[in-house]
Amino acid sequence: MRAMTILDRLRRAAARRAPRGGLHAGVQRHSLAELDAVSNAAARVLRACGVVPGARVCLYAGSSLEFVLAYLGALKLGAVCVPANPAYQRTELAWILENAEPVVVVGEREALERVRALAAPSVRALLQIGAGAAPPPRPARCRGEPRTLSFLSSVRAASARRFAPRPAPDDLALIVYTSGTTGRAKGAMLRHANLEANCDALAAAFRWTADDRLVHALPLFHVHGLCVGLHGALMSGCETFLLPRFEATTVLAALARERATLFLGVPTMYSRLLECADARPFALPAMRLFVCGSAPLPPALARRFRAAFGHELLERYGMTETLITLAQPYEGPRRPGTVGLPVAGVEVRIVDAAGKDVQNGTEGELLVRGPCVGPGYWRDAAATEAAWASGWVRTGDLARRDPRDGQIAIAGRARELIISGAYKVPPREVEEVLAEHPDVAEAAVFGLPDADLGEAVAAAVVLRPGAAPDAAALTAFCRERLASYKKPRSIRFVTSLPRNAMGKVLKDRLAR
Ligand code: MLC
Ligand code: AMP
Repeated sequence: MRAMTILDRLRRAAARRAPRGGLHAGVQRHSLAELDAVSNAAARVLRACGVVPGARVCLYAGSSLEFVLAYLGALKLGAVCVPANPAYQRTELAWILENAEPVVVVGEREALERVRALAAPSVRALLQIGAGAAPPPRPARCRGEPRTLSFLSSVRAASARRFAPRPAPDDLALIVYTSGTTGRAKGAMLRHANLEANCDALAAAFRWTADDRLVHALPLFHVHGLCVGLHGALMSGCETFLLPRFEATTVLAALARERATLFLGVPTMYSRLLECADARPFALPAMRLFVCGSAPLPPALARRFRAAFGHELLERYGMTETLITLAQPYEGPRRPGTVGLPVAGVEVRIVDAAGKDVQNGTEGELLVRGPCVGPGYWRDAAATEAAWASGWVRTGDLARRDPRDGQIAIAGRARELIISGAYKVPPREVEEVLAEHPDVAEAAVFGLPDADLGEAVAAAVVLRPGAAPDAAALTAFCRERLASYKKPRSIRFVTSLPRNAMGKVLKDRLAR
C-alpha cells in the first residue's frame, strides 16, 4: 500500500467525520470535505499560475482560511510551501525570494506591494488575499512583471473536482526560514513524511482526537501553528476555531464560547491569558489540555497558571528543523522546568563539546534524530553538514537529563539567539542593519529579561564621531528593514564595546 501524506489523511478524516469536524474562521465554516474540495480548486489556480511539482509557493501572510486553502492547494500540486511572516520587511523578504525562488507569492495587498517592489525574477504571479478590492486587470503589463490575481475569485472560478497529482512521502513539503547564528535565515526543509510522523507522535502525546475542539491562535507561518496546530487539527478531524491573531481577551472569550478542549500557545500567550483573567480562578469546564512550547516556560508562570486555571500546562520542545521532539508525559508528572521525554520515534543524546555522551544530570548539547527530523537546509550544504554531520541534528540547545526519571530540562542555548515572545531574533541580523546606519560605528545586540516576552531585544551602540545619539531614529531605521519584533526596545549609547582578549564582544557584561 502507498504510504500516506497529510493530504491522504485529510481526505480520510473528511470521509470519516462528515459532517462533523471542520475549520471555523470568523463567520465562515468549512467542513473537512469542503476544505478538501476547495483546495482542489486552489491547486488548479496555482497550476495555472505556472506552479509545477517541486516549485516553491511563498505564503507571505498571517492566519486565515485563504492561507489554509492556498497551503493545501500547493501541497496537492506537489509544490513546496514557503511560509513567511508578513511582518518581514525588505531585508528578510529579499533573502527569502532570492534563496527560495518562489514562482507565486500569496499575501495581502500591502505585503504583495513589498514583493513587487523587489522585482524578484522567479515570481510570475501574486495572489492577493484578505480585505480590499480585487486588483484591477493590468492590460499593459511591463515585461516580466508578475500578474496579480484575486485568490478567492480565481478559486471560485476553478473546478473543485478531485485533483489527481499528489506528492509522495519523500517529497519536500515545506521550506521554513529560521534564524541561524549567522545574519541570514536558513531554509529548513521538511518532507511530507516528516510532517506526518510528527503529527502522529503529537496526536498520541496530546491524546488528540476527533472529539477535541481547538482554539488556534498561533501564526500559521511558523511550524508551531502550522505543523502542530493546523496539521493536528486536520488529521484528527476535530473542530477548529482559527483566529487571525492572538489577543488575550478574544482568546479567553473564544475558549469559553466554543467549549474548547485544547489550546496551543507560547509562554507569552499564557502570561497574557493570566493577566487578562486577573490571575483569579478562571473556569473553562470543557478544557482538557493547554500545551506550551517554542520558548522557555518560566516555572513560576506554569505554577501561577495552574493556580488560576486549574490546569498543568503540558510543555513540549521543538525546533523548525526537527519539528517537536520532546514532550512532558500526558499522565504526568508535568514538572515545571522540564520538557519531558522523546515523543514516539524520536531518540535524543546529550553530548559534551567533544561529542561524547555526558552522564545523566550533566549539562550538554542536545542532539536529536527521528522520522520527524527534516533533511537539512535548502541550498546550504555547509550549514546542513555542520548540523547533521553525525546523523544526529545538533540543536544548539543545552540540556540535562534527570537521573531519576529521564525527563529532560532545557538549560540554555549554546548558540547566540534572542527568544522574544517565541519569535527568534538572531542578534547578528539586527547588528548588521544597525551597522548600515551612517551614524553607527558599531553595535552589539543582546536580550534582556522581560516579564512579558521572556527576552526583549536591546542594543549597545557606538556612534561615529560627531553623530548625535538618537535612539528613535535608529529604531525607525530597523523597523523599515526588519520585522518589527526584531527592533531594539532599548538602545544604550556607549563609547566602546567591552571585548575579551580575542576581540569577542562580552554581551553578558552589556546585559548586566
Ligand atoms: C509582537 N511584537 C513583539 C513580539 N510580537 N516584539 C517583540 N517580541 C515579540 N515576540 C511587537 C510587534 O512588533 C508590535 O510592535 C507590537 O509588539 C504589537 O504586535 P502584535 O502583532 O500586536 O503582537 P502581539 O499580539 O503582542 O504578539 C505577541 C505574541 C507573538 C505572543 C502573540 O509574539 C506571537 O505570536 N508569538 C508566537 C511566535 C511563534 O509562533 N513561534 C513559534 C516558532 S516555531 P510595533 O512596533 O508594531 O508596535 C518554534 C518551534 C517550536 O519555535 O518548538 O514550536
Ligand atoms: P525555531 O528556530 O523558531 O524553530 O525555534 C527553536 C528553538 O526554540 C529551540 O532551539 C529552542 O531554543 C526553543 N524552544 C522551543 N521549545 C522550547 C521549550 N519548550 N523550552 C525552551 N526552549 C524551547
